[in-house]
Amino acid sequence: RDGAYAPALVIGTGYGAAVTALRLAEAGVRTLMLETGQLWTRPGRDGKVFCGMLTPDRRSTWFRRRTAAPMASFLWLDVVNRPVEPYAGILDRVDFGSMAVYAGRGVGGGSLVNGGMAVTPRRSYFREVLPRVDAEEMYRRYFPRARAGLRVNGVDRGWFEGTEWYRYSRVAREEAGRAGHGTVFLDNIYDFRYMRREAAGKAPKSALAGELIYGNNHGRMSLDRTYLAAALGTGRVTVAALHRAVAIRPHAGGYVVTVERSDASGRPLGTKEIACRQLFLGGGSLGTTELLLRARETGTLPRLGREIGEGWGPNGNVMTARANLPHHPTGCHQSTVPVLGIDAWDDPRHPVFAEVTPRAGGHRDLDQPLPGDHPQPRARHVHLRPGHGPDGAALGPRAERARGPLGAGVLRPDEPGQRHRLPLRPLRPRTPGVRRRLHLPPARRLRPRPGHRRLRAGEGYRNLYVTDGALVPGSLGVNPFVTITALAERNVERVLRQDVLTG
Ligand code: FAE
Repeated sequence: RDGAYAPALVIGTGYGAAVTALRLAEAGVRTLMLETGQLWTRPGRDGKVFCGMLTPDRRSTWFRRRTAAPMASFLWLDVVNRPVEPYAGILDRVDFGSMAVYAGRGVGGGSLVNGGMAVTPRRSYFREVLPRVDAEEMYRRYFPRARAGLRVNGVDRGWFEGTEWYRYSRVAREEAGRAGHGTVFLDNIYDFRYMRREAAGKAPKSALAGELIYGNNHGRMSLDRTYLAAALGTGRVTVAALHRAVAIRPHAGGYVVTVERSDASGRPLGTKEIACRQLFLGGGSLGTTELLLRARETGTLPRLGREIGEGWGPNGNVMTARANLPHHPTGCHQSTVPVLGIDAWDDPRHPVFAEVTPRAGGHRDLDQPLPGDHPQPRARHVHLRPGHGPDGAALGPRAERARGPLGAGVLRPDEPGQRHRLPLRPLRPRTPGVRRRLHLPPARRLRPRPGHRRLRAGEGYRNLYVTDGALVPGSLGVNPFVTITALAERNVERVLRQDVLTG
């Protein structure tokens, strides 16, 4: 066992984690970041760091034998996925039986793989979802700060109207208009000036060459090029990739985190213990919730609140597709970066905000994916699940270890909560045997978590903070990363003022 100390330790390198590390470092605090995934800087044999969506290889997928792309089927046929070698690839899908969760793996977290849509929620809905957060302050101060830090930009409207690359969006706009719905332009973190150079043949193609969910080789302003680059630029931040935090325990007014190291093929390289004074959890909704549940249920942080793990559920994004008629083609040239949303948010019966996204592979003229954000069902409770995950066993011991000691499906969503009002397939009912073995409390009624910044002293754990999407209680009605970034900006400012800089 190797040991180390860092004044501030941040688990994860996604949005919440990156904001936190940058602001801590700017305030003079030496900060160590741990990341399960790889640092994506080294080109593969094809000279590219990332593989494309249509020709995925092992770089695409986190420890599976076959890629597991979202929206991969056409007419129920799996036409997009390909066999791959198990490897620490960039996109993970964690399966929970009736529910699957996608997550980015690598330095930059979800920013490496997501659609880049940078949407600020409606103020009225934000107030509803996070009633204890001062909305006025968020919209005046932290949302603008987050957008600037993320380098959010918008497509040039004139170029949009003329380019073949957004014909699919214009077709959807027309169809939405016929159905009585308006559309709005969506900002993104993809650099649209770069995209125009791609279209003009003046720069290597990325968004215009089918790159997105397995990373963009050019044009994407992911966190490693924005917040994390700035954090590293301070000289006070260190990032340890292929380091997975597996346990937390209190120690000398701070914490000790147990960390498992491996190489990119999943071969274990040993275990470390890292001590810190302040610990920030930024492992994403799954990663952070798992660490907290594990700490509470194994007794290393027994006073953590019972509400941890309650109200956990999807972020509101539902994938659906519209069948298109052959006389109204959406075009074979489609930019992977979505720029238009169908805004039916005020519809009294079916409020929805649907993004117009391109078709990832083949048959492009015939259907058109429209992921939409709705109010969503949430689990009453998620709980630890002993044994290996559903797909883990087939991977062999090395890949299994890389997935973590409890396997792929470590968290298991329970029954849907009371807010279930969409015609969705219900989540699988809980397994009573598992619940009994782990002595978990009975599921409570659904209650939104308040979104505060630290696991309060009243609960017995000072210097321990949640800084990521795990703070967001369910659906925001729009894509979440701008809100996660803005909340992290707000929270770290308060933590610095109240806890860190005062000693
Ligand atoms: P996240 O970005 O998930 O980062 C967590 C990081 O922590 C990851 O790199 C993990 O590997 C790492 N980690 C986890 N556990 C551990 C551990 N135990 N030890 C060490 N490291 C750990 O967290 N959102 C939008 O707003 N617009 C979009 O267009 C959009 N499209 C999406 C498309 C896809 C395919 C996916 C998967 C997500 C999309 N999202 C989108 C969601 C967005 O990426 C997500 O909400 C944020 O990335 C969550 O940010 P966090 O800071 O919570």
